[in-house]
Formats: sequence, C-alpha cells, structure tokens
Amino acid sequence: MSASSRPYDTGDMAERWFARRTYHPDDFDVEDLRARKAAAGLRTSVVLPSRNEAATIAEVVASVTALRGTLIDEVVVIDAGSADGTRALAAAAGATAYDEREVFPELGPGLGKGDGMWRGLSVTSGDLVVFLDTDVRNPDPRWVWSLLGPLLLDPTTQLVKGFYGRPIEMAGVLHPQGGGRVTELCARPLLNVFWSELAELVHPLAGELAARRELLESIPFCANYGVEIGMLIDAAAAVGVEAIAQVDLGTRVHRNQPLEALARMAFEITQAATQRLIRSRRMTLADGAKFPERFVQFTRAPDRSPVLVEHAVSVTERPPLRDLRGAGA
Ligand SMILES: Nc1nc2c(ncn2[C@@H]2O[C@H](COP(=O)(O)OP(=O)(O)O)[C@@H](O)[C@H]2O)c(=O)[nH]1
Ligand SMILES: [Mg+2]
Repeated sequence: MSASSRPYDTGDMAERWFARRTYHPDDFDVEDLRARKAAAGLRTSVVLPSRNEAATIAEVVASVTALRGTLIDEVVVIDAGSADGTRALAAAAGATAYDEREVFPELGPGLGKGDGMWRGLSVTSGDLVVFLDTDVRNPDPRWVWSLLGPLLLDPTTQLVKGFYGRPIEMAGVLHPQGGGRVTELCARPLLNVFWSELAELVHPLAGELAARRELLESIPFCANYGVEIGMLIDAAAAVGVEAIAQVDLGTRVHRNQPLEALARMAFEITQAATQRLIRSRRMTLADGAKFPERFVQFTRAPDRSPVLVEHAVSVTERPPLRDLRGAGA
C-alpha cells in the first residue's frame, strides 16, 4: 500500500519517491495500527538516547509510555552517564534506563550519539524499533505511532524517517524557520551529489525514526553524529530506497547548538559519507593517505586574531549487531 494521496502528490510530482513514500499522520488510525500490530504478532521497542537532558527527558518518556500496552511494548533510555540526573528522571517516568557504559562495558565509554543508539538497540528486543531524540521540548505520542505507521501498513517498508518544521531560537526568540542548518549546508548537498536517490528526504538527519530490527542489526553504526546519514546510506544500499519512507511529524523544537558544534557535526557527517564512498569503491584514498581524525577550527583572540583549535574526531563504527550475535556475543 502506498501513502495516501494528500497532501504531497500534486501534478507531475506524483511519480516521484517524495510523493509515493511520504506519509502524513492522517494516513493512520491508531486503533487500526494496534490491530495490525497484534495480527502480525509484532513487538515494538522505543530507544531514547540522552546526554544531560534533565529538562526534557520526563516528557519525552511520557509521550512514549502513553502508548504502552497498545502500540509500544518496551521503552529504553540509553544515557551517556549524564551528570544532571537524566537517568533517574527517565526511570521515574517509566522507562528502563541504562547508563550506556554498562552495555558492552568491554568497549569502554560511549563515543557519541551513534554509539548510544547502537548500545540501546542491543538491549531491546522488539521487531520494530523507534528512536527519538530526547532534547525535544514538544514531544507527542503521535510521532511514535506515525513513525510506526508505514511499517505496520506496508510489510515492504524497512525504515521510516520523521520530518518536521524546524524553528530556531535566537536571542530567546523562536523563529519559525532556520533550524536544521547541518542538514541544509552539509547533508543535503552531499546526498544530492553522491546519493541523488536520497535527495527527496526532507530531513535525512532526523533522530526520529523507526525501522525493522532485521535491518538495524544488519548495518554498522557510526559512533558519533555520522550515525543518521550512515544509516540512511547503508539502508538504501541494503534494501533500496523504495523500502524507505518518511512521515510528517509537524513541528519540533529542540536545543539549537552553537555554530562551532554544528561545524563539528558537519565534519562527522562528511566523514561518514566519505567512508561509504570509499567502501563502495566510488572513491579511493591516495596511497599512504590516512582518513582524517582531526578537525581544525578557529576561535578569535580578544584582539580578533584567529586561534587554531584542533579536535580529535573518532572514526569508530560499531559493527552490525547481527555479526556479534553470530559470533556468540
Ligand atoms: N546516549 C547518548 N546520547 C547522546 C549522545 N550525544 C547526544 N545524545 C542524544 O542524542 C540526541 C541528539 O543529540 P543532539 O546533540 O540534540 O543533536 P542534534 O539534534 O543533531 O543537534 C539527544 O537526545 C542527545 O541527548 C551520547 O554520546 N550518548
Ligand atoms: Mg537536538
């Protein structure tokens, strides 16, 4: 079954991936989704990565536990050892809350968002897995069932990405547009150049996504913020773009990061994309060349002269969980 006709497929757009694979919450009826889930005998897990999200974690967890017993079977928060009490707040709100360092302790401390997502995936068992960011100020149970919708309606769907309006807060004022800067300035140009079949995703980096466990356990996870673009490219290679869908989640307000932090994120995304070009033999490193593990940025001294700051950047990827399980781990 394909997405309903509204409101995305007008005129000559109708044949495009964007029109065929873009869903709207109005395409779903929660009771119908619940019945489909039960009839198919599918279990669902929600994985919520967190790092110092005390301000928002309880409400995000509550937006998911609202569906427990109907559409959601398991709710896990995977926390990066937050110092602000995030984990306890998550547990009090009804999630099973892990410190990511307790999961695969032999791997040492977590290396970033992707590592957290991968460790979180490893401690859940649902056939369908939803990931949601936890720094979101307006979470909504509708996001959870909307992300599950395309998977429950269509057995050929493997991965669903959310998209939304992205307001940005500047000087305490919320502007309706202007968020998603790393998407617009880094991920979207990269996808258009090298993976044009993925250019019709509105938010390729959305942390709100759902997928079948089989797919998630068959692909590696970049340990850092490269995780989203890496997953998308690897999923498209594994199951094809027709098995990917996207769904409109309305508007999302989250913590907007400063430009220097976004630049490091953009570096990690470029790195994840480049690794995949090399792996698929579309790009080769010159003899003796090493993959960069440093990112150079500049701050300004009080006299405005540039000050060089070098950041170490990890290129670690976690292997497909399926391979670890196969090895008896
Ligand atoms: N477990 C875990 N979660 C993380 C880590 N880094 C970020 N997160 C969470 O991942 C989500 C997205 O991170 P965020 O910094 O908001 O990225 P952005 O939305 O792309 O700017 C948030 O819920 C963070 O709390 C990490 O190292 N480990
Ligand atoms: Mg965020």
